[in-house]
Amino acid sequence: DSYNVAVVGATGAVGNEMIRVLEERDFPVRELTLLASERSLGVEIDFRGKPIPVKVLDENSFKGIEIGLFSAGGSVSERYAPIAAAAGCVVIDNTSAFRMDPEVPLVVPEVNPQAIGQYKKKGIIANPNCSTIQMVVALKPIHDAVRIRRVVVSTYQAVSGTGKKAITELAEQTRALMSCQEVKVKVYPHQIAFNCLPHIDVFLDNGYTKEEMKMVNETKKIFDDPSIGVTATTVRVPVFYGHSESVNIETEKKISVEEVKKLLSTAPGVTLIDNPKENAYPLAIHAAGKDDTFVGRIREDESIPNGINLWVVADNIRKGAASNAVQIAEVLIRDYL
Ligand code: A2P
Ligand code: 11C
Repeated sequence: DSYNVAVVGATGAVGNEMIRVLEERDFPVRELTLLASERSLGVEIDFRGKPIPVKVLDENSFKGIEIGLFSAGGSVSERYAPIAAAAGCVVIDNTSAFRMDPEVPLVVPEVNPQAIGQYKKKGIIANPNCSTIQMVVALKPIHDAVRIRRVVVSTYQAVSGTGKKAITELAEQTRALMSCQEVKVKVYPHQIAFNCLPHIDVFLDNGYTKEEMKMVNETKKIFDDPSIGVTATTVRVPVFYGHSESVNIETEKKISVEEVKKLLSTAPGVTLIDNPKENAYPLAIHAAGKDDTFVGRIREDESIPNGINLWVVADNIRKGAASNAVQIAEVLIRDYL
């Protein structure tokens, strides 16, 4: 069997990677439709060695399409995901538009593939936020073994999470600073080159950013456990690809560092790199371009009875977005379509 697949936002950082991942994983595509805004008229993108022209997204774009991978921003998904679903297309949405909708499953295939079946209610499956995905992949085996009560996470997030224009901004600011020229600040409220911004997405009334509250709320939904306490500080750093996270957990039952390493060494989607004596630990530059979540620096938190510290790194555009969406599509066609 093969399927008609559309990528909405095909010219963007995530959309582009979705096309590459469909190709690499040999997803059974019958016909690939690429959709973006009128700004992309005339653009062609290669798929399996052939150029495909990008079309302008409109109400009639989804006739005959069976699977739609959306990554063109929340407002595009809000408007077009229901239109696509009404045309019989299953939408896998990478934006935050439907993630907390109780009738839309929020899925990481290594963690809660069983939730996918709920797509039938609205025809939509939500892909979680990148920083949430890599954290829950690493925590799932520990949660299953000893139940996690509380998570304290601080992130070091790459500019590619903001999209193509932010990748350009970091490159241009770096070039300007290295050649004693004036730095232009457009995408972020402050210079990102050689800096860290404790600010991702907008600030909410409680003083947290929207990105921080996504990590809190999405983690509870994916684990189907509203009692897990999560608190987050999310920080943008001058890295192009790969989010890194310092994750501190408190568990119900005690677990040793050796047991955590044993669990993670066989966990699906996880690569354990934890040999500090050899300077071996996960790095954004090594995670870039890969689909696994890399975990290391596993230590006991000696300040509490049942605590563990971990360092978790993944490619935010791949596992954090495009690859997770294609993995959801793989389970969808295997078990439901
Ligand atoms: P376009 O390139 O035509 O603007 P990124 O996250 O890297 O900034 O990419 C955003 C993606 O979403 C791009 O493919 C962009 O297309 C697409 N997009 C943004 N707004 C719209 C819209 N109103 N209709 C269709 N596609 C859109
Ligand atoms: C970032 N996590 O790194 C964001 C990007 O909810 O899908 C993804 C935003 C989202 O800026």
